[in-house]
Amino acid sequence: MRSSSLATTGQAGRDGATLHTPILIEDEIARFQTDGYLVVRAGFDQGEMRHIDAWAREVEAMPEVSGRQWVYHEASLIEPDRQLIARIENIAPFHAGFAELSDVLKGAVGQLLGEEAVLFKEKINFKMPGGAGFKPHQDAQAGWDAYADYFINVLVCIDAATPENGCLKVVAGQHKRGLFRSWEPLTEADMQGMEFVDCPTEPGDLVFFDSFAPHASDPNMTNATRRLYYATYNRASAGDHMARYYVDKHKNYPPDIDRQAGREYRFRV
Ligand SMILES: O=C(O)CCC(=O)C(=O)O
Repeated sequence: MRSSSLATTGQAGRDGATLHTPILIEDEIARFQTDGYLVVRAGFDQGEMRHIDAWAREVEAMPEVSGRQWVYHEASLIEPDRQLIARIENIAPFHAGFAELSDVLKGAVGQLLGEEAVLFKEKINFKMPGGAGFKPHQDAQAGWDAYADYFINVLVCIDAATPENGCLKVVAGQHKRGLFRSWEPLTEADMQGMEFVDCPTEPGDLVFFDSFAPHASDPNMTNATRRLYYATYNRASAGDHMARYYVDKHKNYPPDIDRQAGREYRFRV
């Protein structure tokens, strides 16, 4: 747990709660505004991470059923005949632990947004051995401007993320340039002058980054899975768009269980 007296709210003891509510200090809020991202070490302690780790294993083991959590697979880059879980989305409605996690993160995101935060989407990126990386992009490039003008992601590190297993890579200050273009990742020309740096994380670390912050990651060519949970929020004054987002996404990029044979689905950003 962080040493600042502002770093916890003391809500850990509330009825039925497993997780405390992380709170940011002023210096962290200022750094987020300057860089477009903020790393908070040990945002959750080891006891809390034991729960989050167990919840992620439960989600992975949940049966894949249409109308429940959304599971996406990918072919391993190490053994191409092997199918891996790439990510699971839309978890909180079907898992009380992740409902609690996405709820306790709202406090700190609200501090960064300057008003109450509303959950937009959430997922676990599993990046199993042989799991692919992500091209440099801004999350806003995935058509999010159809719902609100600004979002903040929180990454919760479940497994240690390293340069070798494809940790997040970030670049400071470039969020101020706004949206480059929708539905395409960043080009070489866009990235002139951008310096992407590895952002290794340990279980319990949090990374806040906004929807214009360029980021990327490499494949996982190690023999261990690297799970990162991401929850994304927008300002309450911009509305609650989660249900519409998932209805729209289902039309173009449904979970694997709902895919039509013979139709091609292309991941764009
Ligand atoms: O989990 C990662 O490696 C990066 C994820 C990412 O960039 C994304 O989901 O947009």
